Amino acid sequence: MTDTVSTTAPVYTVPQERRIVTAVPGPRSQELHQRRQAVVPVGVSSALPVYIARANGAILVDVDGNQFVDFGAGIGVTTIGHTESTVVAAAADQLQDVIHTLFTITPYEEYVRVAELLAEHTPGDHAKKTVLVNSGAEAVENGVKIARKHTGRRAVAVLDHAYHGRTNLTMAMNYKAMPYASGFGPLAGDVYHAPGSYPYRDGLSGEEAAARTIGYLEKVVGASDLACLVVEPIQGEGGFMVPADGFLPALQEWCTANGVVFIADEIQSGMARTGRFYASEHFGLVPDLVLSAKGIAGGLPLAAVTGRAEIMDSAQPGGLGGTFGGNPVAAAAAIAVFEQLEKNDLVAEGARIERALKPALLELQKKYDVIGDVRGIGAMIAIELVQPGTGETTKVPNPEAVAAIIAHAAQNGVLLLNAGTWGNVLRFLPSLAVSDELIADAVSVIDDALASL
Ligand code: PLZ
Repeated sequence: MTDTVSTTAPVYTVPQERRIVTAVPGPRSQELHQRRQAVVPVGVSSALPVYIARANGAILVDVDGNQFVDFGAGIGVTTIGHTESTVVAAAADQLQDVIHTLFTITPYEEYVRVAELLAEHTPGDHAKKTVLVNSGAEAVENGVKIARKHTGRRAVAVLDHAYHGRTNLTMAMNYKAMPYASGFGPLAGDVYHAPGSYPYRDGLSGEEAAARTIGYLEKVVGASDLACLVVEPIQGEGGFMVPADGFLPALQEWCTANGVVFIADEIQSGMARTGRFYASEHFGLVPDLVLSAKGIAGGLPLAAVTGRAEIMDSAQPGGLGGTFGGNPVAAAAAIAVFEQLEKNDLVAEGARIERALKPALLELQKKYDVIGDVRGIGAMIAIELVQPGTGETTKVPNPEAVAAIIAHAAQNGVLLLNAGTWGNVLRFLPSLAVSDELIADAVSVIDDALASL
């Protein structure tokens, strides 16, 4: 028995249970939704228009008093739980001391500490440096800037089914035009989409898939013009595909041999999401640059590019920055997140969640032939739904079934998100605070939804 497990069992301010007391959405949510229609553009949509008043641990409470078990965590952001008490305390303290100076005018310790923690926790024991920014997309932008400066090359490569953000450059790096880029062009040039590894659909070994990717890069781009290859070790929006064994290491090896900066976009897969600090560790990767965001600050906006010191230092003084990047309050929250992850061995919770969730989903797969694939690692698990009878053959995507399950779950107090190029993937990315009981409870709701399809 180690003292790390039991010393700080979390105390929740909201009972960790689902509870539906009105129609979903309830009257207050409907009222707020009316107000919103007048002042928020339709381009900003909401997956579930229930308006949230409180959140704690793995539970969201809406303005009508309904409680939802949150299997989205704000798309993988509140990884250590909603309103985690040490994060709240650290941010509150920091609000009293200093809220903003701008690190590029007068610096402060919290920024430096986050950079130290990232140097320690990202893969590899080489010298590392970090620039802090505000969002995942901004981290991707900066990673590309730095890689271009370091290599003196222009081209950027990504993989099919990738998602990297909503800014002009990152729009061009996404696989799906709709809804992310449609009509928003002209898009940035010199971005190349190479085939990736999608074992359920391509049936390729890691070696075969890597040969195909590398062949594409050599023929279509040419290594000598390629600044960087940006990969999500486990694709997020694309549908939680775990690449075939050996695929990613072969890409990294090729990048190293050809002077191409290998960038791991760990914005969704990092920060203890998969039972390791970074998903790269599952594949033995030591990326040149690692991008962090989402879970890093417990819900406050913060993102980072961490990389080999000599690559990071290729940007000229004054070449990197931004008004809010590495904000003291967000940085203080991030320090608390790292402390929590280390102190209570929260990183191991990802494996617990996988053990509770994956076998239950595999059982459902035996019962329902619309479940074509069950995949993922840690607290990043998904099922891919196909049209009945096509699971062994054409695997025709079934986004209607995903939408029906999500709707049924919402009515019953379980918040689920879709994913996937065809919208036919149901993803589970709960906070690490979700209990085995809540997982079993949610699975029973999904079972009911599948039965009534
Ligand atoms: N890279 C791998 O998952 C964000 C998008 C939410 P930002 N994914 C959620 C939405 O609808 O906008 C993401 C990601 C990966 C980059 C990003 C971008 O991160 O913080 O949303 O800019």
